[in-house]
Amino acid sequence: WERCQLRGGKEINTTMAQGQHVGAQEKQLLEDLEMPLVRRETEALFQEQPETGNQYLEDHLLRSYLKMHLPPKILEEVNQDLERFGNRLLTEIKPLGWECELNPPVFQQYDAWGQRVDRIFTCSAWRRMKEITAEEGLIAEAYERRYSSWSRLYQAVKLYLFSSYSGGFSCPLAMTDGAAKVIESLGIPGSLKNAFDHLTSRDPKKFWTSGQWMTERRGGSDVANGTETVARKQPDGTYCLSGFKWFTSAADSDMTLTLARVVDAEGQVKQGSSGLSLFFLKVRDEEGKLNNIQVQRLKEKFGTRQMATAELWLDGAKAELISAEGRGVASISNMLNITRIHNVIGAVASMRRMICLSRDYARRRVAFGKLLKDHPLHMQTLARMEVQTRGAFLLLMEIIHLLGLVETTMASEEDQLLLRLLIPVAKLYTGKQAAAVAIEAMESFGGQGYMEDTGLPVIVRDTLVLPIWEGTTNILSLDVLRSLTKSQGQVMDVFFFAVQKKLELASSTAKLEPAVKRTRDAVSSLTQFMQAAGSKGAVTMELAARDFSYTLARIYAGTLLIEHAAQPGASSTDISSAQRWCQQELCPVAWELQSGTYEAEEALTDSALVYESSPARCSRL
Ligand code: UCC
Repeated sequence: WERCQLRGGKEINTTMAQGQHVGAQEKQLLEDLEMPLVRRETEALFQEQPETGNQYLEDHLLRSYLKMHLPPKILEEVNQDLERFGNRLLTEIKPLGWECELNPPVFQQYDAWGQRVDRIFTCSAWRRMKEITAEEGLIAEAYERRYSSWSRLYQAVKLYLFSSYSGGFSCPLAMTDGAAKVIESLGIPGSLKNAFDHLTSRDPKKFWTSGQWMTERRGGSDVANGTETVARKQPDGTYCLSGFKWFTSAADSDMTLTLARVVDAEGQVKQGSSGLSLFFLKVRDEEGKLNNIQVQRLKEKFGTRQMATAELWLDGAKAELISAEGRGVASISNMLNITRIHNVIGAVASMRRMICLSRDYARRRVAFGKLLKDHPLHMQTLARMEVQTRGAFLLLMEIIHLLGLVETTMASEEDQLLLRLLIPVAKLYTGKQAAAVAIEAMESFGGQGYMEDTGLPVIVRDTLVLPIWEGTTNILSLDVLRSLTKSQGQVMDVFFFAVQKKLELASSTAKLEPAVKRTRDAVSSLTQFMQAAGSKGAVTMELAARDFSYTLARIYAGTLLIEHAAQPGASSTDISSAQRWCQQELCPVAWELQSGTYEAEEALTDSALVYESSPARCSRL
């Protein structure tokens, strides 16, 4: 009788309040579970799949951030466009992204008659993504600056929404943005004007993507010592590049920026960082013929399989020198900083997407007689992921805000220093968070999460590149130290000042007091660490580099959560997020220093632990 009543009630549900409707659905789910198997109407489909709606409309934190920060006129325009874009993502872009996954690029080295052709075939969905990118102005928006410093934010939000539906197309976009940035920072020289116009075009027929060819056979981290490619000057002032690029993502791109060593009149090259210069080259000529480049093979990657990552031989590729000689690394850093920010965008987007799927699943999946969402332990797990994602999101927004200011010459010197410090901090921290959250979210689906055709493993695999690509965690930790050395510690003064200022503004909100106190305590522990570490050797700082970066990330993200929760219009969950974030160890580096982790003897113990029973026992410090 009860069941009849429920079924009969289905039509009435349309006029019910949403809460009641959801309640009835849940009741039905539970009831179906009670029915004997033979009588079920849904024998074939025993579990509803998780669905997400318009990602913009469903992202509470994103929308409240925009509302709090954007000037009303800009908010109105942007809001409309983002809602439209959110719908386009669902209806058009999501299926294309899946098609890209199912149809990875194919490499043909020889034609049927033995001619070397080196063709990379991409699927129609991938090519359509390129057009959509241009139509949506996913690069153009940042360089047109029609909303002044807010243009970067607007672009970043669109990229954030696009990222996990893009079928890997966000990777070439990162490098395209980075290349546009390098060219812009060079003052858009006449010879690069055409390339800049293509990179920032909204016309799908004109739009170009760029590669970033930096990694060679000897590795991608130690660029200064690993780069073997040489550049020979030609009578017309151009250069011919010869060498082997080991990872070239988006090898189907139209152009690239790459490093090489200029051969001098004596036929010699300078080794090390100061021997490297930056070059621009077009990958193909007007007829589509490769620019004296041979494709050795496509890489067999764990994830990001939608995109053609290749090994390339440059065999006299015609290129233009675009940096001062020997300033290659410093010049390409402008690109690296942008691609690292894109890495952060990808990390937060991936966390958000996995949580959305996971939370939807939790209201459709019954276990032990009730929906997953009604199991407190399950909700605790999801809530922990949510807090991590919120902290990462605000860190991203802060960086984008600073970048917007720098690009519109509205940034102070302090803003610039803070941006320099926060980019590697955010890249390394969010990459790790995303990997952890993606795996945790996958687990929240039980065995289904591990099934290839749910699409969940694809997201997880694509997420796991984030801590690796564009500088690993340790390399980025060393880059954090580089920013300290280069600024003679000023980045830390700016960091402390920014944190204190934000905390002061929030200190009148009583509910945030415990979080503010914990953050202040962490700041004072960090100050003590800095003083103590200053009197120790370089080994201490190197051993502390990773924990130090984590400390900066945790303190700064905590401060941002507190700042957000103290704004008028903040919700009670904003307050809980700040409190929960700040309950974790905010200053691991101080604790580890006290424990002696960074002493030279500990480094020897590390080595002994790792190499026990191995022929290579000792490590050199
Ligand atoms: O390998 C890769 C792909 C692997 C995965 C493939 C999967 C593909 C799927 C993709 C799907 C999405 S990607 C490439 C990864 N490699 C990197 O990201 C590079 C990592 N290494 C570094 O970041 C290093 O720390 C280097 C290259 C920057 C170190 O070079 P140097 O020459 O030893 O460093 P220096 O001498 O400290 O810096 C040279 C100059 C300095 O400027 P000046 O001379 O004015 O003092 C630095 O301040 O460059 C400046 N500089 C920077 N400036 C260095 N880094 C930066 C920075 N981040 N921002 C501003």
